[in-house]
Amino acid sequence: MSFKMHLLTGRTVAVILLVLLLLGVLYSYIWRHYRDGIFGQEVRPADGSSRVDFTIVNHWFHLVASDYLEYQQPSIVQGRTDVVTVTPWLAPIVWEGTYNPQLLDSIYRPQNISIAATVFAVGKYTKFLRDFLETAEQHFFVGFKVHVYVFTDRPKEVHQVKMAAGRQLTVVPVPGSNRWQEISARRMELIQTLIEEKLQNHMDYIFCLDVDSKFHGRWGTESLGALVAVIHPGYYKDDRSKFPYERRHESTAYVAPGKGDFYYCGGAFGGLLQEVHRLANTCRTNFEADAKKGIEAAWQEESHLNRYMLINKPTKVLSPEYLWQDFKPRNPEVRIIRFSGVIKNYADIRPNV
Ligand code: UD2
Repeated sequence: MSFKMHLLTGRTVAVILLVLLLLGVLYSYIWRHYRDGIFGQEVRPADGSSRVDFTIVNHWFHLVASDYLEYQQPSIVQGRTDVVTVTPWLAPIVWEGTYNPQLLDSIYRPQNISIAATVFAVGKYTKFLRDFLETAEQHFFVGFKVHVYVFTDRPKEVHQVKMAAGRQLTVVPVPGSNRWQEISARRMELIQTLIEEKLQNHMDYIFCLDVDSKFHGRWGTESLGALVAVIHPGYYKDDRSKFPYERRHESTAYVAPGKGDFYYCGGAFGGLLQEVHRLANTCRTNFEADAKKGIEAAWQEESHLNRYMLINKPTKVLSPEYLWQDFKPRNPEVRIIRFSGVIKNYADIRPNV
């Protein structure tokens, strides 16, 4: 074979290799986009401690309404003027009178969405379960697939509630504790583990709720969002300097004076699984980092949640209608109380003071 022929064969091989390489790059690019589009994106927790794959609910971004539903014409010049209904980062703030429940349900029902709810009843807090569970049946995502997870150290005390079709309850045994602060704070770790081990790719949304509470009104599809926070009823008219954030620099929950949007409740939050997983993982990691330094944030996981939400803005904010406190008289802008903390005697029910 002549030198020219060798050169030709060499070039041909190089061209073929180059084409194959390009095809490979093109294939992986197309596949990645196809997979993300159809199956959702991979999410890695911030600290890389555990890798979790989730299915992003793509249909959530595509709102299909029924052609047959008749409903009141919406307006952009008339509506509630006594409250603010959007955050400065353009997330809706949900108040009664700002949405149409029938329209929303008609959009979400065909999507066959499923909602997990977590509730902790450790020690004497089991006494709140009955009312919590019974009222949830009456008001919480009625007509939707709901799976309630009750975390308790006293499984025998879990009240049997008659649940509607498509709704179920699972009891998850957890150890007790002689410190209420630990019980409250440990919730983040247990929520993270529940999502990783039981929920991912089975449920779409999750809400994490305080047990010493009752539902009084609808809590439904209007509350759905990627990351959902509830404004604390005790501080929503206050200047942010009064918010009970963690103010010690040494804590990972630290919020500087002059910073803050709203003060959010530790007693109710939620969203898409991957968003709540990221929140729980971060709060738990930060809580543990603080513990190593001998610090416990002012309001345990609520402080860490507030720090998290200051940076990771919630995509939907629920007004204090979604977590009121029974000891507070209802303010006029709160037209309906949907979920409220009952009056309790801390000395009677907590394991420590
Ligand atoms: C606030 C928050 C709560 C949490 C706490 C700070 C609201 C309405 N509540 O409530 O979410 O952030 O401050 O730590 O935002 N629990 C038990 N057994 C116990 C103690 C607590 O099961 O012995 C669970 C239970 O689910 C309870 C939750 O932890 O609902 C929060 O504890 P809490 O209700 O005593 O806290 P509280 O009222 O100070």
